[in-house]
Amino acid sequence: MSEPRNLSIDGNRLWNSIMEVAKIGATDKGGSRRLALTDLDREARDLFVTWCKEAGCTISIDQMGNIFARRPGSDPDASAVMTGSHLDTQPTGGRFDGVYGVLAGLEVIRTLNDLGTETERPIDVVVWTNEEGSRFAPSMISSGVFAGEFTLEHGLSRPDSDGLTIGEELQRIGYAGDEEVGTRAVHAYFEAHIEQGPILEAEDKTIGVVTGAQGQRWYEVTLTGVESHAGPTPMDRRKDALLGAARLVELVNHIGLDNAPNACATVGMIDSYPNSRNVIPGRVFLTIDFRHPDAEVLTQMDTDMRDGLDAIAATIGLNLAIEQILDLAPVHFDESCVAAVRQATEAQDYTLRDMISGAGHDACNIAAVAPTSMIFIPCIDGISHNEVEDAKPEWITAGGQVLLGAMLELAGVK
Ligand code: HGY
Ligand code: MN
Ligand code: MN
Repeated sequence: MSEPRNLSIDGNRLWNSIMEVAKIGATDKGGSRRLALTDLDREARDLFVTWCKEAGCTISIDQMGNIFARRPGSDPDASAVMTGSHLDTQPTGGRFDGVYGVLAGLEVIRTLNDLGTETERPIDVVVWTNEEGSRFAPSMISSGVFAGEFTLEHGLSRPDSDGLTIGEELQRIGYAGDEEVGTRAVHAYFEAHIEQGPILEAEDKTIGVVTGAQGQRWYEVTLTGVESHAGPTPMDRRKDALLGAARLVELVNHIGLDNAPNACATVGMIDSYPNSRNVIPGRVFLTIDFRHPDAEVLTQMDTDMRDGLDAIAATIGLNLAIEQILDLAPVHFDESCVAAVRQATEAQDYTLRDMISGAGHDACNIAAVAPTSMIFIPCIDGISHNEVEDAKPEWITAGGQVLLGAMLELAGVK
């Protein structure tokens, strides 16, 4: 049997599979729109399940709709080496975010099948439900339930903007599984993903050996003033919630800049009520996304935000409600998994650099319950969460090759 690291994936097959999934929810600008648990998400899930069954895998689905495709190993009692990612996208998402990691995992299985290679441990490829946190907040909720970060009840009850819950939508699309969430033993977890930032391409490196991820805090803020007539209401008698929102956006941006170069601070959503051109807005809903590699800095950003918002609300006479809906501590991945990624990269003579992830990934949650690492490949101009998101076929192949090598390092080859 050839050395595990000499096995070669079929990069064309992987690229073509990604392009096949990209047809589901394809947008005019060449991206993907497959919001979690919509009919398009179901269509992509169904295609993945079909392909995995064709590859001889058994399929299990847990109570959060996470899909597990298993290729058995020689030791039926051994815990699995797992890989995967997500199939749901942002509203203006790209063809690679999430999909790449899922299909790179399937390519590992297809390659082992082609070569008749048996592993000691089973190989699991997983599709995590609602990684993006766009339709249902927060992001990575299902890997979070799997890792014990959230209760199953909390996960299933997350509503979308129409009040439909994850639980209801899982039932509707036929992915409400019965496997108890989090009971599946994981020996090691690897996730392949595009970097979604500019570093690898700028440094002309093919592989990012991901040693960890920055922490994140997500908040939902509601500012409440008084709707009133835009004409007769004097400027000094207004309780204008949108004015408060404008100052909140400026405050959040300042907090990010004040903690440069590693802080990120974003107001991604804003909903002004009643949103009528001649009514002074009475209520505004906004979201805040803070990121930083250092938990103490995140805590300081939190304090600065709350103090700043208290002052804004007091000055304008608004009621302020802040709910924190995500508190993801900075993550340090497991040394042995990071080493396996590095060795698999060096075995292929790919250029590499260590890095931490700016984006959150399901791997960030799984790291709490299993040794975990990630494999990054570059993306064109570092752009992601955008329909123009793109990657070179040679990068797609390289990441899949490293994933195969790293997984076999942990799965054992007969
Ligand atoms: O928000 C994130 O970092 C990820 O894309 N869900
Ligand atoms: Mn992703
Ligand atoms: Mn994403």
